[in-house]
Amino acid sequence: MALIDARPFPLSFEPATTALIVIDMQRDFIEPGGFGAALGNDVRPLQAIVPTVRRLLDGCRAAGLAVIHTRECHEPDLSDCPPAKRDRGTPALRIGDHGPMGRVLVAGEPGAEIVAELTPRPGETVIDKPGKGAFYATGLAEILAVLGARTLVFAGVTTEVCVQTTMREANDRGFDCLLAEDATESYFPAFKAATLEMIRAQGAIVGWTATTDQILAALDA
Ligand code: TIU
Repeated sequence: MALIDARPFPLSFEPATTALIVIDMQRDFIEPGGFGAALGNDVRPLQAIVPTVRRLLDGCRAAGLAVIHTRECHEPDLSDCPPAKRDRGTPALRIGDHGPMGRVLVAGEPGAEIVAELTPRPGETVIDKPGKGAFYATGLAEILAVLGARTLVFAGVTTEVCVQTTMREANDRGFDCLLAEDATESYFPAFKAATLEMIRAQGAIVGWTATTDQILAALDA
């Protein structure tokens, strides 16, 4: 067993039964002209974590952890996009509209791709998901069962939307969940801070948090 110096208390884990899940590090959330920007957000804080996510990814790859990437995107005919999702609010571009990176949040379009620095490697799993949580309407649960995973390390964007939703889904399914504090980001600093706090409050009610350095130190040990 290895030990991560995590909050609110150390997390023991077995590297062989631990997977890294990198949530939605897509151009549509991280680059100008995508879905995140269309919702009115400044995407620069999300761009800033890409090198840290890369460092975590490379450390987990070197340690032999299973790596799973997710992408929030929809079928070209939008058959898996609820109208309530597409029609909500007054974004500059709606899901399926044509933008500078192709059709917004549509599978196969440039904007739906993971940013170049974090491109999945052969053997890594990529899950396309229509919702915020990565378990909803995907094969993630079955994939984790085949891997024999018990502990999940999370990174990606955005902290309080797709990352938190997926962590909560995973926690309810019996996984020990840890969020890499500096390898996740929100468009709203206060929401990120609140999410980190609420995850680890009440004796890790949803899970643990730790820095990328703390996670990599445990994998090196
Ligand atoms: N991936 C993800 O978090 N999807 C979002 O729509 N996030 C927002 O913060 N909008």
